[in-house]
Amino acid sequence: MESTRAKLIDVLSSNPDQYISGQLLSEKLNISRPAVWKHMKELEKDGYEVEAVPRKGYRIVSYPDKLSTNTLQWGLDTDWLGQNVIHKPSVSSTQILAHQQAQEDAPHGTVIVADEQTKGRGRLNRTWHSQKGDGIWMSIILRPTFEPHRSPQITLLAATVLAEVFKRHCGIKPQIKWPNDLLTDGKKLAGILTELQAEQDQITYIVLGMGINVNHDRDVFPEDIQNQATSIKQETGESWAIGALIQDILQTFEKRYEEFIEEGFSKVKLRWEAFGYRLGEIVDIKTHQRSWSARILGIEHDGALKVCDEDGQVDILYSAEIQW
Ligand code: BT5
Repeated sequence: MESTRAKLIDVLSSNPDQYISGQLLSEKLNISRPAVWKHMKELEKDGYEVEAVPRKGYRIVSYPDKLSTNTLQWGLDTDWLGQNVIHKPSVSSTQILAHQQAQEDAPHGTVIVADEQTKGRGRLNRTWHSQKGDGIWMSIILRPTFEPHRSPQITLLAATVLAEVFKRHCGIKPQIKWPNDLLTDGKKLAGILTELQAEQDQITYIVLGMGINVNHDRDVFPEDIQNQATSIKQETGESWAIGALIQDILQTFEKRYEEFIEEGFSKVKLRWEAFGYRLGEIVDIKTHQRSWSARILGIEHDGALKVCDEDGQVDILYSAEIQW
């Protein structure tokens, strides 16, 4: 049933402006015409607007705002990213589900999306607040063949993709706080969490998590983060269709990821620098060993952070936090 329905949506959405006759659909899907009609009624129940014109056929006019595997794939223009989508109304964390799926051989490019996370997580097991229906809580399974030490570059790649999409799609220009935060006016709009499973010198898989505040009003955030969190709605004054935003992110990510695989990190570095937070400024930095003030010089050819302290001492950092 589900796969017939998915095929039906696929056929209708591959020619969005054309009517497809009931006869043709019944042949393509190998089901009777009454069964085609029944599927159309089911689609309407799920919020699809279907136009049926006698002697012409059927056409999907609009798809529901409600997220589902079908709506996320409807019109998605990618070759491999999101060809397998798992959507859940509520999960503990899309990262956890993604790890389970990856261990059960889910393919490269599998996307897990949830409307709500009850235990969304940030780095170092920090909590990630994931309000129902307001944001994008998504994990992508990647199975790259490059060496494990390059996996942090995926975080920077993802950050540049989000910055690019936020700018083009929503008209805001975010800044990327190394390594994984997207900020506007110093407030956090999105965070990225890259988790790696590797054996010896080989990556088994990467789970790339993205948490994006889309339609949050200020008072929706817990008090302790209200002053440091923002959303696309707060920055633009309008609400955004989450499905369309996810599709733009997936389409852009696929393109940029392929570029990265073919050409290496150099283009990501350039893009990163166009969005870098407080580049050239003096900030407070913290690592496991120490805290100090230093000027951000930029990132290295491999994505490491390059800073210079007041005595002229240059450090290349692979793990650090830039303080607010
Ligand atoms: C991150 O961690 O920024 C990575 C966040 C990744 C979340 C995604 S959602 C999909 C996938 N599934 C998951 O379970 N996780 C990923 P970090 O840099 O450690 O920042 C965490 C800190 O950001 C918290 O300690 C809070 O201070 C703050 N914070 C929590 N929720 C926030 C939110 N919704 N918006 C802005 N800041 C938030």
